[in-house]
Amino acid sequence: NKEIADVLQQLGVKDKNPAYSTGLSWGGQEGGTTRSIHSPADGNLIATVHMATPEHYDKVVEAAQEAFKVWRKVPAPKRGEVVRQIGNKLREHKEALGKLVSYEMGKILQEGLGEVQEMIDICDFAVGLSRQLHGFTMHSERPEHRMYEQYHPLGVVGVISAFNFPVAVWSWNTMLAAVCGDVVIWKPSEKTPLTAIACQHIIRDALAENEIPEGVFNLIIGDAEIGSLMSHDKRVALISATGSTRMGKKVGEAVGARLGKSLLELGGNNAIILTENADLEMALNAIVFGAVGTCGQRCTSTRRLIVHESRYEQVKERLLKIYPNLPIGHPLDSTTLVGPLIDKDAVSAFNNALEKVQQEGGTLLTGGDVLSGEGYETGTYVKPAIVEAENHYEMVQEETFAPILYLIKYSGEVESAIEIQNGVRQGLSSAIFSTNLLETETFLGHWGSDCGIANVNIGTSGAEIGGAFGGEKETGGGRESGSDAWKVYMRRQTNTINYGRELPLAQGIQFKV
Ligand code: UN1
Repeated sequence: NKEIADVLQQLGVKDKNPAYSTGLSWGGQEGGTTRSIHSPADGNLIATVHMATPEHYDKVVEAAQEAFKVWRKVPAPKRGEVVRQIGNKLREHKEALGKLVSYEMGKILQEGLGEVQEMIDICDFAVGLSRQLHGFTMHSERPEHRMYEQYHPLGVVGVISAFNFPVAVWSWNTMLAAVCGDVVIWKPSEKTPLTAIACQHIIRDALAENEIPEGVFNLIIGDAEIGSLMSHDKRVALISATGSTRMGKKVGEAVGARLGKSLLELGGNNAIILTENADLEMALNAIVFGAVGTCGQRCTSTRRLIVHESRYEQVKERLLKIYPNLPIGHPLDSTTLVGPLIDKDAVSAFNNALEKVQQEGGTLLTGGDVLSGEGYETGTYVKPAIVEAENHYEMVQEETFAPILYLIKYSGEVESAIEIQNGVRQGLSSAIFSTNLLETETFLGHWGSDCGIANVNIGTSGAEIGGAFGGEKETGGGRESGSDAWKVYMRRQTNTINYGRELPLAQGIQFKV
């Protein structure tokens, strides 16, 4: 495929992806095993990568530690300047990188481009932030004393990212960590290493142009063993991990046992509440984008639709007209709205969930087939499904990373819908469609949605980078991206300075030797 060959060439991704000549800041040199990366879109081999061994990992950590000694001394606004240049390079390569994201991961090109835009946006955000790493000053209770706080870099930060947002989530973490003065070791999903390699090339150029060691941004391509090494490694001050709750528990336990810091962004089980007072036309697009966008593989995907009984039949009828006509196909085809699932395991999870939920009493209303025939030879294309279900079903309580929308009916006031919405173990994103202020404010009140993200007349997915991103309960409690999420990448220090000639003690304590 000429188009993809051009993209790989532009982004410097080669077959076998050999180590850089420095051989330090790059996991996956010769000597380890290899992994072949096939596109979920057409099954073609894109490239083969070398997987890192524990020895490679050690070298990467050492390179990162060395680079930290240099990077922490670069003033924060100057670190921001390097990030600004990275953002500009991402602008230059937006089209190519967006295509590679789409081809390697399977999301449609619009979403691939959107993902690169998120990277550019966080770079801009981080540049501004590099002059705003503010701490407070406080008034001391002691005379001729001054108190203030400073934020200092943490050191080495580990970023473990997932296949579904192969580059954006890494960039949220890394660009903030970089302006904070940290150095980053990135372990991308082993399912999507090529977009990571492309990013490393882009960054490497920016660093070289500024005579900054490459060890500021490190890449290690490896499996769960490398992830486990990172989590247990005292040299890694913070682990930011995105993925399943199962993975997050392991990481959280390992990091917690050594009293390290962790930032966990795990599974969601996101719902849209559609009340009697919803604008249905507006809601429909949000529901479908949320449920089938990225083929249901976003942490923020809409998994449950909780509809007031008075609107239930109408909503069901409208969705059943839309779903069978959704264009499913190659993600780079501009008419496609639904691309493939990442791999056959994901297809099995989709099938299993549908089977189990029907055993529990759910009714499959549409979809659920695995497509075959021309254009669908990979066996990774599925028809998005809608299932009438009840919230307590075991499968409804689970996050299945696939396009299954559970339709749930509620009666009575909005409080009943909120109770259903909150009645799951996860707490990432939530939304309400209503034009009634009393309902929407109830949803946003402290007795309302228990999620990290709560939207009004907007779907559950597609958050902007400016807000803090993350969720509660089994979602892990971490916050990354905008707002003051940067603080987790720094250590806070309180300073009290005495500029007098006496030594009064706080709390009025008298103590004289
Ligand atoms: C994720 O699925 O891990 O809010 C991230 C969204 C995107 C990010 C999703 N901006 O849907």
